[in-house]
Amino acid sequence: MGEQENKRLLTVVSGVSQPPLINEESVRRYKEKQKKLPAVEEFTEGIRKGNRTLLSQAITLIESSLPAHTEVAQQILEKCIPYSGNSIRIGITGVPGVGKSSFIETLGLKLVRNHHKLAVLAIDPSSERSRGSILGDKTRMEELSSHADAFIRPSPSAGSLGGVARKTRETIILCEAAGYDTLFVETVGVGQSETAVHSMVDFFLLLMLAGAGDELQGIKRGIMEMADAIAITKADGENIARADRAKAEFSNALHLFPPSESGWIPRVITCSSRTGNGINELWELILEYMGQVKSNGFFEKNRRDQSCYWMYETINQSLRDSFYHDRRIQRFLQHYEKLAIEGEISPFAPAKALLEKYFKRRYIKLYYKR
Ligand SMILES: Nc1nc2c(ncn2[C@@H]2O[C@H](COP(=O)(O)OP(=O)(O)OP(=O)(O)O)[C@@H](O)[C@H]2O)c(=O)[nH]1
Ligand SMILES: [Mg+2]
Repeated sequence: MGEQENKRLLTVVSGVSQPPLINEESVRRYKEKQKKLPAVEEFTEGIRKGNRTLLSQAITLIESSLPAHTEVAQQILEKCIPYSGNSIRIGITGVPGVGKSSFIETLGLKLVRNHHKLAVLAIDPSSERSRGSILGDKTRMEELSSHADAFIRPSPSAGSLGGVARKTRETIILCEAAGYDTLFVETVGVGQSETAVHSMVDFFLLLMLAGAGDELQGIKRGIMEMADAIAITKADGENIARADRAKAEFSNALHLFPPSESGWIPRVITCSSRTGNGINELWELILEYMGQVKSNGFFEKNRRDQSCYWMYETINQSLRDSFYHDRRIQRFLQHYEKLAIEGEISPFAPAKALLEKYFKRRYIKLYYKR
């Protein structure tokens, strides 16, 4: 029997059903993947109704660097802005291991049990923290992360601090439109991302360990100055006395800072995520702060200033990106860098020359467009 006949025997036996040539399940999945993004209205309505899948998808669009995604993300944002703003935005910072995740789990659970809707966002532009430790975070926030009224979103993946922070700032708007009334923005306190977090929150909380000098904790003076409250963590068991001593020390240190524009006098408390001690007190303190700044007008002013800050930040970033991504500039950059390094001319000259090249080109483009 020839090969040809063999084939025929295998495939054309009447009465025997043949398997489909293509796996239909894969076709379905492929088509699903190729499906277009939901329409902007669908996103907005879904987010407004608290649909977590659409909220997550929209955040992914914000985080994406594809121009098509950015475009849709901006449209969703515009539509969500009228429904945003109604939340308490709290920044939480502290060195690695100070107990941020445990604190967020304890305070967060208290809040969701009291019918708050809580979103936890993070800013961590360092590439060192891999997905692995984010998973670690989820286990440290196990109960909270599975609660229906808590939404936990890890930091946008590594990029420039400004870029990562801007994405988080935009995510805040989506979360508020989705009805989250309390927002935590967590960042690892190593001295860079705090300013970015500070410029998107209403209340800034610094977590500190007892018994380690502040040099040891790597906390810069400027960060202490930004804090509306300092919480000494792990105040339980044998640590209580030490935490009380630290509280006294930090309270004294805070007195040395000039009064802040909000009129609020920062306070130090001790707390334990393990025993829950001090957690209620801290929440009361945050509410007291909110009451004060809302009645003296600082709350509104601060949010307006922050919007302005982000406008300029966006301009600065876009200019920088546009400059460094310009093909012509890229071609010249190395050569000019060498000139600057060799020191035969002042570093300002190549900088000026490059900028002139860049802006002249822009100008000509604009001119011809008219
Ligand atoms: N005794 C005691 N230990 C605590 C408390 N809170 C956290 N810890 C422990 O401190 C360690 C670090 O806690 P995390 O909550 O992971 O700290 P973190 O600041 O989120 O750390 P990073 O995510 O690495 O920046 C863990 O082993 C916790 O079990 C507390 O209130 N009391
Ligand atoms: Mg953590």
